[in-house]
Amino acid sequence: MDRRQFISRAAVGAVAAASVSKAALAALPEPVIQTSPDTAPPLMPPSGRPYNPVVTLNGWTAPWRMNNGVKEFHLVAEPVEREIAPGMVARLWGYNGQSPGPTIEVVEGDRVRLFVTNRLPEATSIHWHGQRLPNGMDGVVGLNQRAIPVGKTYVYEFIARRPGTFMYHPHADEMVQMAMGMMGFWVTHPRTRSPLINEVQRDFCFLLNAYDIDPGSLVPKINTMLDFNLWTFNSRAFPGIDSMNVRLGDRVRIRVGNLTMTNHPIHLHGHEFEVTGTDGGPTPPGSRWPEVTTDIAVGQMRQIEFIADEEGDWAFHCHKSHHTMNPMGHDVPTMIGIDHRGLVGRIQQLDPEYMLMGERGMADMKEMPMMLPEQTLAMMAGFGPHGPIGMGGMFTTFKVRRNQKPGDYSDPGWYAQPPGTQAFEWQGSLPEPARFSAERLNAGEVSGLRRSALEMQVRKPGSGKHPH
Ligand SMILES: [Cu+2]
Repeated sequence: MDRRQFISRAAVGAVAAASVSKAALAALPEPVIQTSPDTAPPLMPPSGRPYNPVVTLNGWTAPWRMNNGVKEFHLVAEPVEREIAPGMVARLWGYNGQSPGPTIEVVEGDRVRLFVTNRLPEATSIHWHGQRLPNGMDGVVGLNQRAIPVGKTYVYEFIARRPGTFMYHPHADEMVQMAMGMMGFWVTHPRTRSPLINEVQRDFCFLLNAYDIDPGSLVPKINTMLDFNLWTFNSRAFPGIDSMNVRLGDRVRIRVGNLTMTNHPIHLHGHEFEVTGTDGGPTPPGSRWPEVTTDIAVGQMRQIEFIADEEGDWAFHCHKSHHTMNPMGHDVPTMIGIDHRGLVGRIQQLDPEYMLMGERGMADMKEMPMMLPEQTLAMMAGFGPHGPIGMGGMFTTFKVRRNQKPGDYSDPGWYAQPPGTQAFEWQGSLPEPARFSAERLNAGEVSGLRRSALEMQVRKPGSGKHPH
């Protein structure tokens, strides 16, 4: 049994134990804590109405217990350690051992009771983004409720009235608590078949988040407004983000919510998709059109859908190129085209470890055996079957395989491209290109145009009505 299976079975075991023995007598369901940042397998519903579960990228679904027909969850807001990618662990705040917290999965019409225990050093609350609920359950501190004091547990209860894609996060000291990673996904599955909601074979979800953590340190800078240096899917940066693995021909849904402070144009290679829903609900079919990139603004959620009908390893990433990059991409002067022959050697006489970045572009960075401080990530990293990938941040792969088994989410490894289907080096001779020449135009050699034939009138601002 590998570590992932062990953890998932341990989690299910803990729930089973909680629902029969101790917690049957206790008022609260026992919280289940996750320590692994791996993608947990889908949690098949052990009780309540049936549904087709989602897979949270580098995350997991919270187990629950049924109590007289009410679905009960227990979230614990607490400091957590989150591995952003191998080589870097951040000290964040989250829920039940991880940031983001566990995904909540319920079915339309479920009565849901959520116990929220505050083990943070300050007061908190949870807002259930996008839900129809009684005003007093909406979680805005001061407006809808008192803050949950340190050490106390509050209870939220409402009926999950509409199916769709939602999230949860604090509405107390938001700037700090969201910069520290407090957030989670929520999926309400439809109770019956709906013409607006397709059945899918694969259903992935994750949140977009961002942190500002100085190289070598552990805790995010909470006052940063825009200049973040870690761009993450579910608090993971490439190469720490798992691939999304599907079977050829599967209908796939990917649900994404944005809790960063900027928009992210999310781009899929090799396929076209439609936006089939937002946090406002399913989109009417007449409003859907094919896309390969969809922009997700701050506080928005999008669910995209498509048939995975092209085999291969396809990139899936934010299209802002600084968001597919880990720290140290900042404050580097552009050196492309600057002749600095001999400069590095002279500076190295003073500082033997001096390196010049970006002399021929920045691609060298991905191979440079540079000494990094502990607790940070290479700016560009990850190795593919054809060399270094040179990416970081909001980047992962979408793997489509003919022989992936139905319901099998495991990584099939790299795609073996059929012979003759990969870009290759041209070995023949190159013809001299015929180029348009501005010099020849100025010299009057092109189409008889003479410089003397050009007359211009220039008017200086504020110099009167007469042209000079
Ligand atoms: Cu982005």
